[in-house]
This record gives sequence, C-alpha cells and structure tokens, in this order.
Amino acid sequence: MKICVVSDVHYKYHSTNEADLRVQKRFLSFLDFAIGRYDLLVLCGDIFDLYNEYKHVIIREYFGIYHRLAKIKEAGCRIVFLSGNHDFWFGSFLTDELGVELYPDNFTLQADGKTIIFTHGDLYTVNDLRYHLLRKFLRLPITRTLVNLIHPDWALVLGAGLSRSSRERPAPTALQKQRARGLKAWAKKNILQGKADIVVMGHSHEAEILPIGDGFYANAGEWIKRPSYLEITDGNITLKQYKTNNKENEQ
Ligand SMILES: [Mn+2]
Repeated sequence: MKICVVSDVHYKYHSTNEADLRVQKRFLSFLDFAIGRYDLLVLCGDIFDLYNEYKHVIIREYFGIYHRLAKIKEAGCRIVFLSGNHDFWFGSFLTDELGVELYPDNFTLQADGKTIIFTHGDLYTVNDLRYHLLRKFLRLPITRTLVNLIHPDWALVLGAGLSRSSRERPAPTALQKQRARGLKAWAKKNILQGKADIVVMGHSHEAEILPIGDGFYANAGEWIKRPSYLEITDGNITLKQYKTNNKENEQ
C-alpha cells in the first residue's frame, strides 16, 4: 500500500502576497503530481489557513484544490482529511461531493502489518491551556451558528484577520517548540505501549522521522519554507521534499 501524507500547507483563501501565491502554486502542482500515484492520501490538518463551509456556499478560491482532490479520488485513491487548528469547520461538501473521509481528532489505520495513527497534533501540545480552551470554544456548534449569521464575504475577511498567519512566523519560536514536545511525548507513549507502530503528525512545522522503540514518530513538516510530505510504502516511511520543475518555485 502506498500512502502520502501532507500537512500545514496553510493555503490562504485570498492573498496577493508573493510567498503565499508561491505556496498555492506549489501545492496545486503537488496535487497534480499525486493523481494516480497513491492508494491513500492523508491531509493531516492545516491544509487550509482558514476554512468554513456554509449550507449552500463553498469558498471559490479553494476550487483548484477541490478539483484536484476529485481527480485524485477518481483515480482510485482514498482521501482522509484530519482537522487541524485552522481547518475544522467542515460541512457535507467534502464527504458528499468529493468522497473525502473526515476525522476531527485521530485516524487509525492497519496497513501492511502496521498500526498507524494519524493526527494533526494540536490536541497534544503541552502547557497550552489557553489554546485548548479556545479549541473547545471554536468547536461548539453555537459558535459556528453565530459566525454563520454573518455574510460569507464579511466572515472571511474577519476570519483572515483572526487566523494568525503562519507566514509571519515561519520558524517555530522557543515557546512553540516547548509546547510541541507534547506531540513526540504522545507518540512515544503510544508506540511504547504497543498501540501504534507509526504516529504521524503535522502542526509543529518540523519535518522529521524519529525512531522510537520499534516504531517511528513522523512529522510531515510545512509548505511555507520547505514543502515536504511523507510516503509510507508497504509500511516503510520516508520524508520527501517536493520539487517542481518550475525554477521560480524553487527559490
Ligand atoms: Mn496546526
């Protein structure tokens, strides 16, 4: 089985910033590259920098992604999307129209004799009570109901202002690094207790594969500085950099 994992693209619904446009172009090119290549594509959270689906409205700027996900799906690939801390207000569009499977917290897969747990990672940060309270608040149905009373055009502008840009802090700060230690600690606990062979996360923006006991903690990294993704082929995990042929995307 051939699995691809990508996370933390932070694709913006609207931006004129050159760095953002480069991320968008690269990611769309990556999705084209993924068509027909995998059995399972795991979108491990924070693919979108801001996300909401209304009952009858989708964000038009995301059409390029939707269109390619449909092509990936039509080529016979299963698509799993895990909520991140930037994209969790999903509706039925992704499931009903694109056949994407949505998981709000974790997704566990048995494949090629391995147990693999996928999760974005924001659930497992440490010393981060303020965020964990915010996480609960934003996921309350009433919060979303109230936001959805605002016209989508205005709600998006408001949301973009509130959604802290990862571009402005591409390198994790010391405090963020400290909080992110919880991700590896959670992975270690699950691997050493025999609950998983591989724990795959995003969120920390630090791409790596770390052996733990007989297993691995793997992080898919980010797309702002160094576009990376993970491949798990027949139970073997590798970290890859995505390179396009287009020179201007290589800078
Ligand atoms: Mn995140």
